[in-house]
Order: sequence, then structure tokens, then C-alpha cells
Amino acid sequence: MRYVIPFVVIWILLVSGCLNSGGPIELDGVEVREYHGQKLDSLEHAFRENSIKGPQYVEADAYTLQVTGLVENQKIYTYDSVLEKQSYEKVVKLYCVEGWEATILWEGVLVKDIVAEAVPKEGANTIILYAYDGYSTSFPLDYVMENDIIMAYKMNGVTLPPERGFPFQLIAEDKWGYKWIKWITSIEISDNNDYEGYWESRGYSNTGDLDESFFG
Ligand SMILES: Nc1nc2c(c(=O)[nH]1)N[C@H]1C(S)=C(S)[C@@H](COP(=O)(O)O)O[C@H]1N2
Ligand SMILES: [Mo]
Repeated sequence: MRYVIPFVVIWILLVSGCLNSGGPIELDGVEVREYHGQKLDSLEHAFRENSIKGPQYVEADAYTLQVTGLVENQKIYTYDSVLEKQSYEKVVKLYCVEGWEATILWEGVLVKDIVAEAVPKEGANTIILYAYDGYSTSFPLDYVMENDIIMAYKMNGVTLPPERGFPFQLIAEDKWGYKWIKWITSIEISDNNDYEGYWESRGYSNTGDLDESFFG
């Protein structure tokens, strides 16, 4: 009996150790092409490069994400500090006004988690996002606070390539592709609900709702 208890303890440690290390540790680089039975498009073939200044190459080490404007706490995040947050994943289809679309599994953080940490001040009603290439777009603040809108750092299980918006692209569900800002550098909380982003100031609908015409 003297030997039985230590034996059982060692046996439990061994078995639990095996269980913990049993699952595969996913390494970056292998694209997922199916998610819960749904076919996903490939990163290579689904996209057409039509960004206003071509692909942007952002260095992760030098990168910061600023949260500014009408907030109690201005915030500056590094790339790694964003990735430490709770992550979420969802399949969402991107529709470009040029007539192509892409079904992709997106993974990232919720915009509302980031905005909540900054604590919007009274009167704030708009969120404006700016990008490395000078691009910008905006939404009613309620759109990001009342929906689970993802700021993605992975697509189909791999880190966003530079061409697709590394480090972050907004997954603006139910909105046209021009609302899906890539290479996000800062987020401004504002009371200017007339703000117009890059394409919006060139005649595209400010709501950008998919169920409405995108022009005018
Ligand atoms: N910073 C930035 N984000 C951008 C754009 C851009 O030119 N610059 N183009 C938008 C448009 S019009 C579309 S359709 C989507 C397309 O994403 P993709 O270039 O990864 O295909 O990105 C959007 N985000
Ligand atoms: Mo687009």
C-alpha cells in the first residue's frame, strides 16, 4: 500500500501531462480552406490589388496603434499588446464595389474591446479609422459597439500578408469593401458624424451598407 499512492500520483501526472501536450500546436503558414464545412477562398486567388497607393509594408516592431479623440484614456498599443487580447474568429464575405468577393475566415480582436478601454466621452458618436497609406473611413460609434466587429490579424489561419493589410484590417461586416480599411494605424473617437473617408469623400455612400447602392 505504501507504494500504491506515489504510483497513482505519478500515473495521474503522466496522464494529465500527456493530455495537455496531446493537441497539435498550430504553426503559422498553412492556410485553412474549409471551416465547419464552409469552403473558404484562397488568399492567393480571391483578391485584386486595387489599394490607393498599392501594398504597404508595415514593420511589426516599430508599429503602434493609437486610440485618440473624445476618450477618457488615450491609448497606444504595440502589435504584440493587441494580440494579447481575447481573440475571435468568424467567416465573413468581403464584397468590393468592383464586382468581386472573397469568403475568408477572419481572426482578430473586437473593436468594441479596444474602444471600451479608451472610454468614449459624452457626445462621442463616430469612429474614424486611419491607415498607413493615408486612407481613412468612419462609422457610427454604435456600429462597432453594438456588433461584434473584428479588427483582424489573421485570415484563413495565417497572419495577414502585407498586401492584405498587415498588421490589421477591419472586418466591416454588412458594409462594402471600401469600409474594410487595411494597415490601420489609428482610431479616433469623434463627435463629427459628417466625417467622410477616402472613397466616401469621392461620392461613395457614407453608410457603405451592402443592402444599399454604394454610390450617392
Ligand atoms: N488602407 C487601405 N485600406 C483599404 C483600401 C485602400 O486602398 N487602402 N481599399 C479598400 C477596398 S476598396 C477594398 S475592396 C478592400 C479590399 O481588400 P484587399 O485589398 O485585401 O482585397 O480593402 C479596402 N481597404
Ligand atoms: Mo473595393
